[in-house]
Amino acid sequence: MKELLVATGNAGKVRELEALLEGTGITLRSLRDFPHLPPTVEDGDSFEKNAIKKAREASAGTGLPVIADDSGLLVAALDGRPGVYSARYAGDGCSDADNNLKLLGELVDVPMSRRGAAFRCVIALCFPDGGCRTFGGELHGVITDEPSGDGGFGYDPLFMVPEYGMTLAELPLEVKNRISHRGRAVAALTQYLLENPF
Ligand code: ITT
Repeated sequence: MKELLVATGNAGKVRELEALLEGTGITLRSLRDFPHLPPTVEDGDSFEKNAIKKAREASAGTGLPVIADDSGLLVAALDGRPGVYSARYAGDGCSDADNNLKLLGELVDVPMSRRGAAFRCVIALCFPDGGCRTFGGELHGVITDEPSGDGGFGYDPLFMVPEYGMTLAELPLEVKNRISHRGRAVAALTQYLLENPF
C-alpha cells in the first residue's frame, strides 16, 4: 500500500484531500502522526514556493513522500490580494470569520460587476531525496456582499460560483471537489501518480 503524508494543519483541506484521493489506492498519513515536526515558515512570494517548502521539509523530517497544498484567494479589485497571505489576511492567528469580515470591508464600495476573484491551489509532491513536482488548479467566481452557507472553509461563504448561483459554502462537498482549484490540482496529481507510480 502506498503511503503519502498530507502536510497541512488546515482541517478543511484535510477533509477535501481525503475525499479527493479516496479510491486511488493511496493511504494518507496526517501530521497528527508526527507531532514533533516543526511547522514550516511560509515566507515564499508564490504558492509554488510555499507548497514546495512545506512538502520538502515534511518529507525530509519523516522519510515519507509528502503532498502539501498552498492556496489562496486572488481578488481582481484588490490587485490580486490577499493571494499568498490569504490565511493571515486579517492578522496572525485570525479566524476565517475575521478574514471574511475584512474582505467585505475592503470591497464595500466595489459593485458586483467588479468583484471577480479566483481561488488558486498549488499542490507539491516531494520525496525524501528532495525531488519535487507541482500541480495547479484555479476556480473563478465573484465575491458576494454577505456570507452564505456553512459548508467548506475559509472564504467559501463569500465565493459565488456563477454557473451554480451558489457560494462554495452552499454547494455539497462532492460538487466543490469536482470544480474547485484543489479538485483540479488533485486531478493533475493523480494522473501523474498513475503514470509514475512510486
Ligand atoms: P497549511 O499551510 O497548514 O496547509 P493554511 O490554512 O495556512 O494551512 P495556506 O497558507 O495555503 O494554508 O492558506 C490558504 C488559505 O486560503 C486558507 O486558510 C483559506 O483562507 C484560503 N483558501 C484556500 N483554499 C480555500 C478554499 O477551498 N475555500 C476557501 N478558502 C480557501
